[in-house]
Amino acid sequence: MGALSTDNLLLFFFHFFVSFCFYSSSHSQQEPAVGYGYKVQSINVNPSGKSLIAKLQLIQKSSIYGPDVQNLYLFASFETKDRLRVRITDSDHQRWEIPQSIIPREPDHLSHRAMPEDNQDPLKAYQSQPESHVLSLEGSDLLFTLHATTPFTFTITRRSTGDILFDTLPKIVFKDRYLEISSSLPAGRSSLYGLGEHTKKTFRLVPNDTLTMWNSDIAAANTDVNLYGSHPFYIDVRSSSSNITNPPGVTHGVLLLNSNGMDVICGGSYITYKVIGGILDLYFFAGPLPLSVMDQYTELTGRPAPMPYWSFGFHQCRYGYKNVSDLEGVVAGYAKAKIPLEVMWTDIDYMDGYKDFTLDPINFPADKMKAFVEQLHQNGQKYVVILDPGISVNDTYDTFRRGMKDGIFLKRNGSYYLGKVWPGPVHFPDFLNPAAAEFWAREIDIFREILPVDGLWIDMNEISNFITSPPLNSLDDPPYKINNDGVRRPINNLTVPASALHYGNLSEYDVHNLYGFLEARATHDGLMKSTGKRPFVLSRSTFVGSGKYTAHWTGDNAAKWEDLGYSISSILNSGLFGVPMVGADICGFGGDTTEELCGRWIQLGAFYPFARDHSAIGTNRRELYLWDSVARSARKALGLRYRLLPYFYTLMYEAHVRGAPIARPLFFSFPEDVKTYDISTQFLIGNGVMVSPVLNKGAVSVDAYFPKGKWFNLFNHSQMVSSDFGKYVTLDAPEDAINVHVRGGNILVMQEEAMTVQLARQSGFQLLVVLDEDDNATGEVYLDDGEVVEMASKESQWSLVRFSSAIEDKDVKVRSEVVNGTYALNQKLLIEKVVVLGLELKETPKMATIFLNGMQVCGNSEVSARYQKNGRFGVAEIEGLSQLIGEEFELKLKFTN
Ligand code: MIG
Repeated sequence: MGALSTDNLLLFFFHFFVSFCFYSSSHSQQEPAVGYGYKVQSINVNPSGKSLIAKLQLIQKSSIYGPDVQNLYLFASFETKDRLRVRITDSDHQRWEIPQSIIPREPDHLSHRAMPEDNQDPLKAYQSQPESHVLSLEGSDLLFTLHATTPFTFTITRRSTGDILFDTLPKIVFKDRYLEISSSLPAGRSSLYGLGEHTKKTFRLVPNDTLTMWNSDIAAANTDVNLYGSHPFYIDVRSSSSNITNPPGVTHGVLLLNSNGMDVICGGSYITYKVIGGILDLYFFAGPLPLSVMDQYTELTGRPAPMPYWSFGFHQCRYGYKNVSDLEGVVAGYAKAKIPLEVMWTDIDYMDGYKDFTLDPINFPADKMKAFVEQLHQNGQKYVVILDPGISVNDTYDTFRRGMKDGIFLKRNGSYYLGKVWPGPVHFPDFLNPAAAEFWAREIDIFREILPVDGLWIDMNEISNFITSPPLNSLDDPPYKINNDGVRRPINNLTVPASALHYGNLSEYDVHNLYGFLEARATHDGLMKSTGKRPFVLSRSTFVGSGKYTAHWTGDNAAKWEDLGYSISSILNSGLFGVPMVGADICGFGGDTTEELCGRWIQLGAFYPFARDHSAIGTNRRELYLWDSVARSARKALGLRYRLLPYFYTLMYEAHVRGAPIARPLFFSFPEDVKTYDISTQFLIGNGVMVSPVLNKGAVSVDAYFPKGKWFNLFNHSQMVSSDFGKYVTLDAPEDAINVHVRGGNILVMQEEAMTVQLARQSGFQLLVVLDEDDNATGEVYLDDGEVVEMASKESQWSLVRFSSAIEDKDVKVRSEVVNGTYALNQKLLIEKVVVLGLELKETPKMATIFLNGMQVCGNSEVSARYQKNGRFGVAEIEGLSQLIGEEFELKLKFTN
């Protein structure tokens, strides 16, 4: 991101000029005339055949939303075999695009300045009348077709099936502050997910919905309005049809890489983007599986950051903790109730006058706070505090003084912009300025000298502002009104005005949606520098690629049954957006919770990737030990979560290397099962653990959908469902029970439950082998010390071990393959128990002999095996093992009748 080029400067004055035309006029939201669009003037195909550049010319002017851009370039290119990019921009002026330094992507050879790859001037290259052109790439399932019709259109087709994935309508609008592009979609055959951040009643997007993206501090309890983050990305799961014969579930992804405000209209048979700036930069991800789309998407936008192992423990927070003894009481309350507590949090209450990096001298004085945090650390627990971006304007406040000296605050109209948040008047660090990130890192480090916090929670970074400043120029009042807050509120509403100026003369108008991303990056880097360890950051505001730096919580939900249900769609969406470490405020944030709701919420929340209980000031308290029934539910549900910690952590590894969400919709594992497409009330953890929570008041049963296969209750190993087809089953769900099932085909690596992650990690390992209908199962475990900065790096010790199981000659075999054994060997980590579920033996065996690596295990050893029939299937348990995880092994169980 450099200083402004001449072109940008021109554009800036141009913005200003537009204001005279539009400022006082009434703003119509009418559509530009049909037939409006561009025609192809010339096409230049790169000799590689991998990319082309087309020059487009405006056909017909329209008067609304400002003057038209006359000439456009369209660049289409295969960036990888699974990723096709179509970028449309002004050919005569440089426009705002997300800088490479924010989201690194293909080099600038596609920039309008550079010559095409073969070094020819695209204008000269094409002589005759342009014709339609198809781009293809060997090994790629995508095709790009440029139709040289008037107006022009383009299509993206799946080569193997002929399915048309994206098919633009002959109406592309390209103005300085208004871009519009539409694609038709095969209604009824296309299931869309994503396009956030919004609270939605269903995970699958419904037709005739406008999805607005403009980061705002609007409580998540409000459905269908733009919330804290912007992710113009969707996946499209296609069912089959008479002429598309592939099995249902073939999936692709589409990203519009654009940081400006926008409305996306999902029409059912079409999708329309209405964007108020930037360029049309579309990426198509080939899939064909939902998981492969996630891999391809995060390859471009950034792999999710590894989270520290401890962050998978349970977190307790509240807005309104009164003082250090209040915090101590909560920690003691958890210990007494024997409910695991890993991380204690404090909201803005700890600060002195709500000033970042300060401590309230009366209620949270430094000496007591330091002792408190030391005690937590001695208990093996962690501590996290909140930070808000606004820095109090106060000459006696060191952080403010240093910020002024560094000159890192956001400006407007020639001076630092004055906003208002909790501390009163504030300036906002301009995280586009590299010096602001340095300032932030230094403040974090200075603060950590006083109080060694383990992680940071960054709130209000949309940016939230308690005032709406009066407009200054046309940027504050663009011609097209996005549907901000569901009522087309001005984009400046309770945020920093669009006319504020960032480093490099970038306007808030363009970079607004990037603020939370940039603050998360600065916080991540600052913490890492200060601790030398893997950072834990929790951010409310996010953008495309934020997962590379931060975890996310879904914001201010309400302590209502509806919100309990919505939380599933919200966490699944965050997974799609490449932010897999996500959770909703357990027991509900706003309003008073109830014992029953809180109990059901911890049952569900214990299986969020990020599990934190949080609540608003002035509401009733909701720590889990406050009600006996909630405490019982918490012990049960969190007990299972802690036993599953190695599984969660391995999923974190899979998220980090392949972008796989930790919490996944059912169709991720069962794309061919169309009944899963509509499910918003259950979800998977990883591939084969399914959570089916109670979401209704008074309910003591759940109607849960079970895709085909053998499913076992993970609490008691009882068989619940076995079917060749998916089916609904009514499950018992008494007050203290949550239904969690594991599917045949999976091997889960588990440990014992404990009050802290540290203690759980010291317990023996157990393999839970769940055989599928063909008597097979696989699984893997990733392990390291849990806080080394990078996962699976050359410099550190780590372990990755794959397990497989099968029945061969009637013997059960469990094998391991050690990809890297160093960490597990050094720590002497042992598998002590193997449990095999789903055995189908004709007769109950009398005896079982155990062989390890071909050698029979002697009768006088500790090792013993047990077989038991549990319904239709048998369970075998082998106990007393001491098999090193870091060493390859083959375990054989021979039954004799
Ligand atoms: O204006 O810091 O979403 O989690 O407790 C409210 C106080 C500011 C909003 C966050 C919420 C937090 C609260 N914050």
